[in-house]
Amino acid sequence: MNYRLPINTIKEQIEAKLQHNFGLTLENATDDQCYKAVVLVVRDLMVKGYLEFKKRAEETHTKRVYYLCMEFLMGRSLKNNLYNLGIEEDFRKALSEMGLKLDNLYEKEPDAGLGNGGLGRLAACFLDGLSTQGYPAMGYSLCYEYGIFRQKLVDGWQTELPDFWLPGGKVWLQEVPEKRVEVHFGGHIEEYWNNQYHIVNHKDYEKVMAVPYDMYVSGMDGRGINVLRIWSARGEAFDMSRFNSGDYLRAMEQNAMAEVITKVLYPEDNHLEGKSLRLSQQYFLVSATIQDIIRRHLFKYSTLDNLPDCVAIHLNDTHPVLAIPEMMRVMLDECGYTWEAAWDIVTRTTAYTNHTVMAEALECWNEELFKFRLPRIYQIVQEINRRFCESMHQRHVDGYKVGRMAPLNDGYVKMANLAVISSHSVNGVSALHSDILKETVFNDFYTEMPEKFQNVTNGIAHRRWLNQSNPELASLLTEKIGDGYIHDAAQLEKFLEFKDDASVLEQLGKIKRDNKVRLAEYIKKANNIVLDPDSIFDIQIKRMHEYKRQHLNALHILTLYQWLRDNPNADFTPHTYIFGAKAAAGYYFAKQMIRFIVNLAETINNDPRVNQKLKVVYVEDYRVTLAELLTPAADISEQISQAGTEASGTSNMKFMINGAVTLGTLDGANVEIHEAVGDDNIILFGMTTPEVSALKRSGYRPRVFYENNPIIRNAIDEMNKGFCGVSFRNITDSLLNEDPYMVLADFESYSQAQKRAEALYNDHARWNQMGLVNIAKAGRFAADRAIREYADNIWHATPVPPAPAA
Ligand code: DL6
Repeated sequence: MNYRLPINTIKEQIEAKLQHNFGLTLENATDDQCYKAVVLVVRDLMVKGYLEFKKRAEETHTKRVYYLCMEFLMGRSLKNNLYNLGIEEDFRKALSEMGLKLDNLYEKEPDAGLGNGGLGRLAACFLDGLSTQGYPAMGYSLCYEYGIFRQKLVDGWQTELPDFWLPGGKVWLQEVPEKRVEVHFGGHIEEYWNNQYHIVNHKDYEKVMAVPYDMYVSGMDGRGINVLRIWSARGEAFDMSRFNSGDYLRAMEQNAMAEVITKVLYPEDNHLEGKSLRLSQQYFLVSATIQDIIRRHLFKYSTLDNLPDCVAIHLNDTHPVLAIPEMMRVMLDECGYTWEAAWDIVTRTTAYTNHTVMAEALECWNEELFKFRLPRIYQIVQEINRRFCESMHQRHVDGYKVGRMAPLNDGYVKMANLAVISSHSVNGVSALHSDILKETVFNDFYTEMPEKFQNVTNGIAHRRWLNQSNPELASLLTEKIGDGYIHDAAQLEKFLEFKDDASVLEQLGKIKRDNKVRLAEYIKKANNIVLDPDSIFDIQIKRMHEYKRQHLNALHILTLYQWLRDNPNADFTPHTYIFGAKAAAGYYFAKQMIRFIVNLAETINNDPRVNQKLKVVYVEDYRVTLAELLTPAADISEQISQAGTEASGTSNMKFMINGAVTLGTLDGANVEIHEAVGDDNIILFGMTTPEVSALKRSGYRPRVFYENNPIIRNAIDEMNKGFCGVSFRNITDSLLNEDPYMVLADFESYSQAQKRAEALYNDHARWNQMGLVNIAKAGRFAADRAIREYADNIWHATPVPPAPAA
């Protein structure tokens, strides 16, 4: 479909939207209203494209993919959609003729922050890959009224402010009230036999309405347009007699309780927040979604027998795993299937991706709470558990092992176990992570059902993270290798041909510098810190977590500071360290880590002995839109998690495609980045996963490093004294006594890696060449590739065939 409109038509349509929606003429409209009017015009175009795509998918009986995830970190959409539909320049021109600047309107859009970090951003990138390649798909999630909190740093301490994104974000959403469904909580179950029929009645439940809102997601060229359907919770109980008697609050109380379900995104990342509300959110998502999927399927086929042939349901992490017992419930209680037939259909339809090896993030629900909130689902999980244990006993599997694999054990419902048992495919998100799953976390399962396990390494939406975020680099690439890489990221490899071309290397250096200047301007405004664009921009942006080891980076900066203070005239390559990260609201240690970095930054930036050479910036309220500014400006990409802890990482891929050099451990997808670029184009340090395990086994004593390394000792002693009047003894106590992620053991190696990075950077041609190789080798980390692997190996889905030429 061609999405282009004549410039005059664009102008007329924008004006019509202003009139129709706001009762305004252009002269009286604010930028905010103009942004919304533009979105409404673009949305109309997308609806048209979507209907055409859907029709073709239906006509060709193309398998549909349903991607269930509690998080979709979409960021902004206007620029992405205009780019994908190939209409950005037309809109720019039309707006400019109307006296408006498109770039100003972009700034009016809030980030749709319906996710915490890597997991949610991956889901958003996958929607792009699905649409671009023409797979009919639907993302399902929740319409959180408040997205990921806005971070405000007060004296270095993170405080969380509500992110009410809907006033600017809702314009992308289309409410579909006629597709609302009921979700039931609590109550009790009555069962009886009526002739040969087993009747199950759920009584006295609380009813919450799930109302869908659809967000259209375009792929490149608009060939495929899919929908992200997000559910909003509504109460429908209104106690008229209470209201009439003047008890207004109580009259509305039940609605408020229901609506709390989609009020806020849980700000937890690799962390378990085992609260009842979280359980309700998860069940709310899956119940509404499964009812929606089944209704759509029955409408078309009148049977669920062919569900696995027509539909793939993907469970992104353990959060939506209750989709399995929910599907069983609908098939058993509402569609009259036998257990065996239902189980066969369910298990052939669902697949599961694991995104973490952190034990604290593998969800377990207290059995009593679970039973109380979801009595029928509990019965079904009990039966899954009983049948699973029985089948294992029949195979003479050791009883302890069966206990470890059981979905119900020790008074808990274990979501990861339920996921593995009930899915036909289980995958990790990088080669290393998938191996670790087989060797440790899911080893019991792997030894019993090895055929289920696979790997799909993550990928990023390269058009967003390269073409849209770094237009200068994109045009250099297009000039040198053509634009084939936009659709087929593997073609980036053609850029290798220029690896010894001095002029291209110089142009790369210039583009990087321009991006650093752009970032420096932002930081001057936001932080009032002046940066030297010729210094090394060394960036670590990701959630704040001990395993990601931002404190290793900061500890090293402190040692540099101490050294420079003592040697102010020494030769030192100017270095700017930039951090951006949110900590989970209840994660005290991570908040201390933030405070440590912020206070250290304050001390360094205000010390005239060093501040011309060393700068540290903590960017407040890190989010997708900021990542788009930060990533193209990085010289060094910090990927320094302890080996064996980061499932994949995706910022490593975004940095790489923007020509930054990874300074990292052999962890997650860094291993594959290393494989792709070779030893010479990455800076590795630290223990490998087996070395970490060996050190753990032999008994790790972090204090030994403090005692034997004066550089570490001085730094830790100064942390104890503190910065800006705050001592960081709680961090140092943890480092000296426990150091769960072996910061001290890897410190020396990290420090050497930093020195190597500096030396390499000073040879500008060599450094630019490293950047070039990283760009050229980044193709395999595209979301398009990851989606093809899911489609071929897990979903057995194909793209919608193109319509025959008329
Ligand atoms: O797979 C996406 C992303 C990985 O790149 C990160 O390495 C991993 O930490 C993250 N996992 C989670 C798990 N969340 N919980 N709970 O966010 O997934």
